[in-house]
Amino acid sequence: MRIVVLAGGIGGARFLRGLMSAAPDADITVIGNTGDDIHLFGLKVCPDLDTVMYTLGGGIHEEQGWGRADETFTVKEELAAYGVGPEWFGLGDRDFATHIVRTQMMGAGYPLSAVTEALCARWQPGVRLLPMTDDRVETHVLIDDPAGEGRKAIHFQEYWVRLRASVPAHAVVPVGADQAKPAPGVLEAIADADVVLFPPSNPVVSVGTILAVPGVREAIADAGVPVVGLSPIVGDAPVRGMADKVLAAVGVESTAAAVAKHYGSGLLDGWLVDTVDAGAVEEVEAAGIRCRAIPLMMADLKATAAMAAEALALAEEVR
Ligand code: GDP
Ligand code: FO1
Ligand code: CA
Repeated sequence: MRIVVLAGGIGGARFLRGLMSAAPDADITVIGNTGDDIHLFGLKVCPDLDTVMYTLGGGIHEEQGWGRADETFTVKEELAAYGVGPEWFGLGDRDFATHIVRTQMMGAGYPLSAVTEALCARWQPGVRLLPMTDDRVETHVLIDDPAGEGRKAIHFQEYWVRLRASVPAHAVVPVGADQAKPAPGVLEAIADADVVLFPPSNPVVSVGTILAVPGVREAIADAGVPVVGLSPIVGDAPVRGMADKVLAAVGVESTAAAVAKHYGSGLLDGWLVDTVDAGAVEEVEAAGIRCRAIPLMMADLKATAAMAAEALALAEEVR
């Protein structure tokens, strides 16, 4: 079975571990969000691609969910001693090596997709990991200008990591997405898929950004295969992180049903909500999306594999 997964970082990566356990023989292509990417110290950093690569490759900092295990921060400390920031973004020494290799290869002319493949040759994630695009896309967030009147756009990482989404987001803009082309293999993987899954990733800045690349949404609809998602919202709040802040920016309530309706029945055939949100099933089904309530907490591999198995079962039901 060929499965395509549109993934952000932590939610996507942890779900993929469960999916690989539930469907060990499946051929899995991951289309990764690159809207979180940022250039720091002259290096290109791809947080969501790296989170998937390190998680599936066994190099992730398990508790933190991002960055490398057994990390040290000597380079960051030395940069800070020169007064060179940003000090709010924690790039570790091991992680730095990844960004150096990536930036060096890109400087030599290799596209991000080829670089990602080269990095994965080391990590062997067991899936085909494709960036959504080889073109530069950076998500920016529109906030009230703290310096006075009006509003200003800041990089998503500054909003998320420095500000911890503590101020209202008026808009979320994947800058460059409208001009971006899907990376080689993306449209082909979707066209050849037997099922498309949306893991419990951020609907706005992860899955939403991937869907903002022209051609991706259309390819999913044209594939004519079941599209099933799992809610990142449980009990009217994100399980982790601040997805509610960016959902508000696009006028979507932080409920499992509202997220399903945001994707819409034109895109989504099936939706899994947590058992605490069983009351939402009727509303989602009334919107034309088949819905089931099951435990959706990725507490361990067994629980996550059960979620993935339910997603594949729901796909068969709507096929
Ligand atoms: P990010 O790029 O690191 O923010 O990761 P993703 O976009 O892939 O996923 C983030 C989302 O995962 C958040 O909105 C969380 O609510 C969701 N999430 C994290 N852990 C769980 C879990 O155990 N269960 C569910 N249902 N959602 C989760
Ligand atoms: N998240 C943080 O909250 N603080 C950090 O200092 C931080 C550093 C970092 C470095 C590399 C990387 O790949 C990810 C990193 N993240 C950090 C995670 C991160 O950028 C965000 O959680 C995601 O982009 C949101 O999806
Ligand atoms: Ca992300």
